[in-house]
Amino acid sequence: MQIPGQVIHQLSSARRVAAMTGAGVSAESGIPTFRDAQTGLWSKFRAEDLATPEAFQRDPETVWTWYRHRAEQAATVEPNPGHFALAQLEQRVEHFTLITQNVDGLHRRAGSQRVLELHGDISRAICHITRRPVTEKYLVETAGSPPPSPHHPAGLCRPDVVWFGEMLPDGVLDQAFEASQQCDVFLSIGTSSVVEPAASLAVAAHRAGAFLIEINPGETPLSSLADAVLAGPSGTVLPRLLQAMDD
Ligand code: BJW
Repeated sequence: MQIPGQVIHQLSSARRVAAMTGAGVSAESGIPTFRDAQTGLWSKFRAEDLATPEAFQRDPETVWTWYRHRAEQAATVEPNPGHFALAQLEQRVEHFTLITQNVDGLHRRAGSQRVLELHGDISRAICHITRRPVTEKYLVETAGSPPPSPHHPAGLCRPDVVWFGEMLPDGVLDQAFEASQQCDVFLSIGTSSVVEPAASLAVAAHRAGAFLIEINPGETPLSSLADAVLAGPSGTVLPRLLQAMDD
């Protein structure tokens, strides 16, 4: 794929860049997305049964087991060229903010430094009542009932992720909006752009005058708003983008 000259010019001259990533960025590492028709998690499981506080109240064992399985999977896969390209881009831009909806920790493992995790981190756990962090020694059990929380007599350990109907972590969303509204270029990469409030960040950036670039093999509700759409897998497009900036 040819990278348009305008995209290279905008990125090369930008002082402030914000990049938002979603599950598509980790697809080439072997982690399933949520909404892809054949392979997405929500094509096999119902979000209401697994990714809501109500599901955890009803059936903590099933929810805990599913998340521990996914946490193990995330720990065993490797970052892909898309993750590494974003870590390199951070080194080239004066002010770079990586905003991710992903909970797999792959951006940090690829070397990204400034990462705002909107939806938490699947490798961690918190008390389901107090929301205080639980140390790793409680997480040796990989399946079955969630361990009791050390912080509350009636509490259970739950994954430190954001479920539907829950607020995003304190302060993180504010920082993400600030970076989006101040940036010269906003990249939206590997996300279906349907989950709020994350999806609103690109719109806020666009309204504030940022040049909006989408990288995704499929079309999304954001595509028509974007100034440039690079249609392809991020593990191929992002390294090419960096290469084009060098040429
Ligand atoms: C590739 C590729 C390759 C493939 N390269 N690309 C306003 C309007 C309507 C509803 C709401 C609203 N405000 C709030 C809501 C409710 C709700 C919501 O957004 N619902 C909509 C779905 C309708 N939001 C919330 O509840 C949020 N909380 C909140 O707003 O609190 C305040 C509040 C509370 C109550 C009432 C009102 C306000 C919380 C959202 C939490 C989302 N949690 C999850 C699970 C996290 C834990 C876990 O991992 O299990 O987060 S859901 C899931 O979706 C996960 C993801 O982070 C998130 C986004 O998915 P993503 O990353 O976009 O993945 P996909 O699969 O959708 O897309 C993948 C894309 O990649 C595709 O486009 C592919 O084409 C592409 N792709 N291969 C590049 N190789």
